[in-house]
Amino acid sequence: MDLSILGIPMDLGAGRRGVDMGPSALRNAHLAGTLRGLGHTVTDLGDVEVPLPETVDKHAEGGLIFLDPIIAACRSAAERVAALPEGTFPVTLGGDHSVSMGTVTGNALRGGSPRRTGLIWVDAHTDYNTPRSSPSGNIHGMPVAHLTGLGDPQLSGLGGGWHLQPEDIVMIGIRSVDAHERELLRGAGIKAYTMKDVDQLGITRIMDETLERLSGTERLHVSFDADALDPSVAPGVGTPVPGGLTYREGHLLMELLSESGRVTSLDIVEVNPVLDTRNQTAEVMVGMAASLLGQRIL
Ligand code: B3U
Ligand code: MN
Ligand code: MN
Repeated sequence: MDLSILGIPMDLGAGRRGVDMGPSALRNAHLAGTLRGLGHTVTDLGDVEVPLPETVDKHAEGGLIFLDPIIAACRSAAERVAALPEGTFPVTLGGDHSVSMGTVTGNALRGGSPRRTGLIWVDAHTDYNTPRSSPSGNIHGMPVAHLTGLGDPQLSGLGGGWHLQPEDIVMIGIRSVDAHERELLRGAGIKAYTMKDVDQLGITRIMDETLERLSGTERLHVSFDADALDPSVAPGVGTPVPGGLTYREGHLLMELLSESGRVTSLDIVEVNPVLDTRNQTAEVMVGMAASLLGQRIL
């Protein structure tokens, strides 16, 4: 396959600094070389330009911290991804999870007109806050809501009127949801597998159900927040939550997606090397990407 790596070194949407260094940490953990080793042609497109927090206005418009520069960066990311040739598989690197508003939009619009796109959101959090429901004002807790058309009109308008359908979204690894966010999620039509579901059903059954549910989508995007994994496996994240996916559950999830042959794009987000131990989290996430992109034990 032709893979294109694009970094979005943004920490404007997160409450803690340092996640802007995620793309560097992932490159340093031999992302490109690992994927080339699997037989892929890999092109590193470099990074989207994102301003430093020190150089922009933090002013929280309507409770949204760093709204304007985040819109600009997500728009650039969406344009860069949308311009890639149809046969290319984009591997986009955060940055905090607000980058996914740009990457998912770009992937859905690739090829000129919007395609029905499924979204697999692997995360400890549902990231379904709106500006009104958010307890923090941090935009990385809001990307899924905006992708479905809720919240701030500028952020939800990145796709020029295109939105994800809630029934085309599946979340896996969930264990931290805010009170008002929970109310919004009820009745939204999004399927969310909590860690309780992972314990009770297991990853194999969850992936069977997920692929069945998303069988009508033309494209399938995986957005993998490193904090979905247990903090013992992935300590370098801004908002660690105990009780996450094990190393093997993470790999099994990616291996089953790989075997399905359905995935067309991937985000790796929320890797924060400032909070990490010897780049462990970046290395683990490169391994996850490798499992999705064809690495086999035998
Ligand atoms: N739900 C909280 C915390 C959070 C969401 N995503 C992350 N943290 N990484 C919020 O601020 O919206
Ligand atoms: Mn997230
Ligand atoms: Mn998260």
